[in-house]
Amino acid sequence: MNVHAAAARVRTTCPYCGVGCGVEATPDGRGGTSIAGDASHPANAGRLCSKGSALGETLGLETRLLHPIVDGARSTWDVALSRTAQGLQRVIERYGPDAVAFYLSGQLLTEDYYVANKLMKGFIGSANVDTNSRLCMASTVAGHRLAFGSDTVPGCYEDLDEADLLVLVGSNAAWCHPVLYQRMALARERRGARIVTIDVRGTATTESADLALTIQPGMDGVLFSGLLAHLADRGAVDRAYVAAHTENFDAALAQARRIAPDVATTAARCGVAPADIASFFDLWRKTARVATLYSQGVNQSWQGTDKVVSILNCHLATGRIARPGMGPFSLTGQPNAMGGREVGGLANQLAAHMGFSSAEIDRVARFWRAPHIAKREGLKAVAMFDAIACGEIKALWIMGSNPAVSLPRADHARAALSRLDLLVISDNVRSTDTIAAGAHVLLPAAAWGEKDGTVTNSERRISRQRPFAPLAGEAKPDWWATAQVAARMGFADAFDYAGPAMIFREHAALSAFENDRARDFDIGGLAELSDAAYDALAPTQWPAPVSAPGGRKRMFADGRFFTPSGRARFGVIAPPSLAAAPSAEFPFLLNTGRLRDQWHTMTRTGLSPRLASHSPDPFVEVNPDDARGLSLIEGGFARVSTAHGSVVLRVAVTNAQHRGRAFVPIHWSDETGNVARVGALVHAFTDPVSGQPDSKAVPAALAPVSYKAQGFVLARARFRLPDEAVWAWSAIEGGYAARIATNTPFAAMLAAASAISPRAEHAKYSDLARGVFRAALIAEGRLDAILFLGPDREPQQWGALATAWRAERLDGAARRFLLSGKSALGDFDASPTICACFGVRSRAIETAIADGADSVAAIGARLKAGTNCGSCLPELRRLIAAAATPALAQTVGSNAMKRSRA
Ligand SMILES: Nc1nc2c(c(=O)[nH]1)N[C@H]1C(S)=C(S)[C@@H](COP(=O)(O)OP(=O)(O)OC[C@H]3O[C@@H](n4cnc5c(=O)[nH]c(N)nc54)[C@H](O)[C@@H]3O)O[C@H]1N2
Ligand SMILES: Nc1nc2c(c(=O)[nH]1)N[C@H]1C(S)=C(S)[C@@H](COP(=O)(O)OP(=O)(O)OC[C@H]3O[C@@H](n4cnc5c(=O)[nH]c(N)nc54)[C@H](O)[C@@H]3O)O[C@H]1N2
Ligand code: SF4
Ligand SMILES: [Mo]
Repeated sequence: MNVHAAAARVRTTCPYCGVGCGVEATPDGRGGTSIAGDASHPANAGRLCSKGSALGETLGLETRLLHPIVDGARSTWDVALSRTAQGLQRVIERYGPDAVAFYLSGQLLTEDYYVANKLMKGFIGSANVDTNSRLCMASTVAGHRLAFGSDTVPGCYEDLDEADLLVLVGSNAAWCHPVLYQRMALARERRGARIVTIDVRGTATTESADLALTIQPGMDGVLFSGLLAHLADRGAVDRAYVAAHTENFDAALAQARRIAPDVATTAARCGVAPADIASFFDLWRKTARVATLYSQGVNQSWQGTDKVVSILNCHLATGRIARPGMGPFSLTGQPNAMGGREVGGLANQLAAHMGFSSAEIDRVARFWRAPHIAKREGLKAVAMFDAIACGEIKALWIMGSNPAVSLPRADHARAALSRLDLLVISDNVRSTDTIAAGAHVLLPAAAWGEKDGTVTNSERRISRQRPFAPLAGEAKPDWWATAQVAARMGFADAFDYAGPAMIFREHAALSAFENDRARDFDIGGLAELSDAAYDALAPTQWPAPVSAPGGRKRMFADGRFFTPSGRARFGVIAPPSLAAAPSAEFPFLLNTGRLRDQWHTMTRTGLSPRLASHSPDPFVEVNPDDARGLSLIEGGFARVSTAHGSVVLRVAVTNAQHRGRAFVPIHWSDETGNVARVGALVHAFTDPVSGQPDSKAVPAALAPVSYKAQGFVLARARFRLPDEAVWAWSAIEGGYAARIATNTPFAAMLAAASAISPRAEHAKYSDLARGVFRAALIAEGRLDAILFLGPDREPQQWGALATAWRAERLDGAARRFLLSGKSALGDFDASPTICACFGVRSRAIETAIADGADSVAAIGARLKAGTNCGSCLPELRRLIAAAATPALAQTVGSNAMKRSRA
C-alpha cells in the first residue's frame, strides 16, 4: 500500500457523484488536508462543487469504525474473517449457494467490486450479488442493452459543451451533478445553447431553464412518444440512418402514435400547456445538436426501462447519436456506478459486461478457472431482501450501503436483516441504521483518502482514487477483506492479490478475453500496466483495447451496435401509467430526492458544519393551496404517511410543488433524526425488466401535527433525545445542533441530555407559566450542552449563544447571561448558508441586495458568494428576484423567473 507522506500533493477523484471530478489533496502534516480541483482532469478542469470543496472537513475519525467487531465486541481481523468464512460455508453446506448473498455499492472501487463478484459468481456458485445501483441506474442498463445490445453510454462530456439544445429529464443536475451543470450553463452563456427541463416540480435546475415543462409524474414515456410521432409527422426521421443501422422502427412508431398521436394528447396526458409541448417538439426537431440527459426522474420508476427506451428511440430515429453534441446521456449517480456495471456487480450480469448465455458462462469460468460458476441470474435488490425476509437467504454481506435507510419499504428491509444466520457489514463508520439492525460481524473498511483503486464516471472515464492518508485504525481495503475470506473458504490461489494493480490487470484481461470486438467493454490495452503505470494512470475513457489503449470518446460512430444483427433496436413501450394511483386515503403523490449539500445517508457530508447549514432540517414541500386546505403552516409540522410507514417533517410551503404532490429529501436516518427516514414510506413496485424500484411517486397522506414547545439543543456529540419529540441533528462548529418540537415534559429532556454528560454541572432556568425552559450542562468550565425550549411559534435562536459555545471557559458573567435568552455575548447569523464555499448565509446576502447588489456578480464582488464552485448561483438569482418581487419569494420553479430568450 502506497501511503504518501505529509505535504505531498496527491491527485485523486472525488468520492461523491458520477461526474467524477479530479481532486488534488494536500495533507498538511498536522491531520488536516487541503482540497482543490485538479485542473488537469478532463471532467472538471479544476472546478469542484460545494460537496467536493468540503471534503477536507469530512475526514475526521470520530465516527469511523476503527477495528473489527464480532457479536458486538471488539475483535481481531483473524477472528472476524474466519467467522465470516465459516459462517458462509456453513450456510452453503446446509442450504446451498443461493442461500448466501452480497449487497454491494457504487461507492466501492472497481477492484473491490471485481473481487466480491468473482468470489460469489465464480467460486461460491450463486449470482446473488446485487448492489445499490439497482436503486439507481438499473433501468438505464436495461434500456441500453435492449437498444444497443450492450450497456454503453454512447457520448462524452464534450457533447454537452457542443450541444445547441440540452434536455434534462428527471434530473436536478444543478444540485446533483453541479460541475457538469456549470459546464452546461457555460455553454448556454457563451454559445447560446438552450436548456429545457422536464420535471414534476420546480428545482434549482428548472428555474434557470429556457423552457421548463412540469409534467404529471410518470408521464415521460408519453412525452417522448409524442415527440417520436411528431418527428415522423414532420419528416424529421433520418430514413437513411434508420434503414442502414436500426430495426423495429415501424412497430415502435406505431405504438408511440397509439400512446401520444399529437400535441394535444401529449399535452393533456402530461398536464402541460399545448403551446409548451409544441415549443419543445419544435426545438428538438429543429436542433440537430441535441443531447438528452436523464437521471432518477427517469430511472426510478416502475416503467423506468420504457422511459429510457422512449428517449433512445427519438435519438435513433434522427440518427442523433455518437456525433459531436448529440446523443442520449445517462447521468450516473455514484462515483463508481459505472465500474460496478463493468465488473458485473448486478445480479443479472455475469462479469465484464457479459451475461448468462452458455457461451459467456463457459468463457468466464475458463478465465477464472472457476470451480462453481453461477449458471443463472441471481436475485435483484428488492427480491433479495424479500428472500431474506422469508428465510430463503440465510447469510448476507453488505459492503458500502445502508439499505435500512435507502431500500423501499425500509422498515421491512431492516426487519428482514434480523432473520439472518449471518450478517456481515463492511463500512467506514461505526454506526448506521443498518449496523444497528444487528450485524454479527463488522469489518472496518478503508475510506476515501485511504482507498487505492479506480472508479469510472458517467462518460466511461476510468480515474484513479489514490490514497493520501494512512489507513485509519485497523481499517483495510474491501478487496483485501474479500480475498482473505475467499482464502479461508479454500480459494487462496484464485484470490492471491498483492494489490489493486494486480486486480485491475486481471479485470482488464477478462474484458479483452476472447472479445474480438464482440463486446463493448474492452480495456485490454490496460491489462499489462506495471504497478507504476497503474499508479500514474491518467483518466482514460473506455473502450481502451490493445489496438487503441488511449481510449475513445464516442461509441457507435460507425453505426454498428452489439445486438446480434449489429443494428440498434427500437423499443415498443407499454402505455405509461402510475404504479399506484392516489386514493381517498392517500390523495398525494410523494416524490423523494436529494439536497444540494448532503450525500445520501449523511455518513460523510453530515460531518461538515458548512454543508449542514444549507438545509439543516428534514422537511416536506407542499403547494400553498394544499397547505391551506390541510391547515399546514410554513415552519409547522406535518405527518406524511403511506401504506408502508410514516414520518413527521417540518412544512415548507412553495409554489415549486404542484398541487397534489409533495417532495421529501432522502438524507435523514434514525442516526440523525427520529421520524424522518423516508425510505420507510416508499412502496416496493419495481420495473419488470430492470427490477429498479419506483421511488418517485408514492400515494401518501399529509396531516398537520402540533407541539406545545419548540426549541433547540446544542451538544458536543449527538445523543438520543426522547422519542415523543421530533428532532434532527445537524453539524455545527464544535458539535451538533438539533431543532426540537415536543410535548415531552421538560425534565425528561434534561435527563436525556444529562445522561451523556454525567459529570457536568447543571444550570436551569424555567418560567413554566410562559412555557419557557432552559438548561445548560457545563463540564470543566466549558459548555457541554445547552437546551432552550419555548412555546410553539416563538422561535428560539441559538445565534446569541455562539460566543459562549465557542469559549473554552465560561467566566461568571458569561454564565449569568447564558440562560437569559438575550445574551450580550455577541451575535451569530444562523440563517441558512447559501454559499457553502465561503460560508455566506442568506441574511448577509439579503442585506447586500437591499444595499444595491442587484446581480450575481455584484453579490460576488461584495461577499465572494457564488465565485468559487457556482453551486449556489441558482439560489442567488432567486434571492435577487425575490427581493425585486416579494410575491416570488416562494416560487422556486416559477416560469416568471426565466430569462426569456425565445
Ligand atoms: N447533492 C447530492 N448530489 C448527488 C447525490 C446526493 O445524495 N446528493 N447522489 C448521487 C446519486 S447516487 C444519484 S443517483 C444522483 C441523482 O440525481 P438526480 O436524479 O438529479 O436527483 P433526484 O433528486 O433523485 O431526482 C431528480 C429529479 O427527478 C424528478 N422527478 C420525479 N419524478 C419524476 C417523473 O416522473 N418524471 C420526471 N421527468 N422527473 C421526475 C424529481 O422531482 C427530481 O427533481 O445524484 C448524485 N448526486
Ligand atoms: N426513497 C428513495 N430511496 C432511494 C433513492 C431515492 O431517490 N429515493 N435513491 C437511491 C439511490 S440512487 C442510491 S445510489 C441509494 C444510496 O443509498 P445507500 O447506498 O444506502 O447510501 P449511502 O449513505 O451512500 O451508504 C453508503 C454506506 O457505505 C459506507 N461506505 C462509503 N464508502 C465505502 C467503502 O469504500 N467501503 C465500505 N465498505 N463502505 C463504504 C458509508 O459509510 C455508508 O454507510 O439510495 C437509493 N434509495
Ligand atoms: S460535481 Fe461535486 S460531488 Fe460531483 S464529483 Fe464533482 S466535486 Fe464531487
Ligand atoms: Mo444513485
